[in-house]
Amino acid sequence: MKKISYLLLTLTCILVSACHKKSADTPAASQSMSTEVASAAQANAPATQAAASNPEPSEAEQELERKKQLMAYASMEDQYLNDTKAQWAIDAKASSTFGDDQRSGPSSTNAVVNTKGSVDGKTWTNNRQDMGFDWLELSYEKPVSASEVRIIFENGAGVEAISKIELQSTDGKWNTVWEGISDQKQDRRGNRTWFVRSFEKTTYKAKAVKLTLANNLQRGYKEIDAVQLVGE
Ligand SMILES: [Ca+2]
Repeated sequence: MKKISYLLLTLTCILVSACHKKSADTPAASQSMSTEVASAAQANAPATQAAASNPEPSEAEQELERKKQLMAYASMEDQYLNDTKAQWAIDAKASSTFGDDQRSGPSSTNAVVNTKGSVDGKTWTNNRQDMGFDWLELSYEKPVSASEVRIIFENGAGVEAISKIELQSTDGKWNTVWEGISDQKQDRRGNRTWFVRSFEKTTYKAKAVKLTLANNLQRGYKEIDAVQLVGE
């Protein structure tokens, strides 16, 4: 009887020990699994956070963004239009005008005189879509030490074709203030695209501006509404 009790006790001890061992193993395994899950979650976290902070904009948000862009254009244009250092041309001539090759000549709709004065929706249109160069020359009432020229294109027609800007000093000499490949595209926020080039204030007084258009750089007719000379 005593022997049986001893055997039972021994068996119980073995079982308890086994159980204990198993229970000691379990947390480790589960901990290891939890670590894996945690690191997987961590790896996914940036994507989840990015998705949360950058969701697809709603229709209302898109509309608000569009209105902000239109407002920025309105402010930009208002600043240019009311610039007290800017002058509008008092006279203009061009290398070609749409309709030159027609018997009746160009219509007033495309005439170069349309570039005189402030922006008004009336434009000069050149006569060649993709061939050679055209130029537009504008004169101003008050000669100034110039620092900027602003050319207003109707719907961006020709803004990519501008290749040179020259200023004429009061002694009649022409000086190039900018020459190159235009990096500007049509400004889709408004009906007009302002091509603006700033440069170091001229030491001479400028009385006229000459723009050159490389017609092949933006195929199609070029339409300029007005040109500002900025300086003092
Ligand atoms: Ca005009």
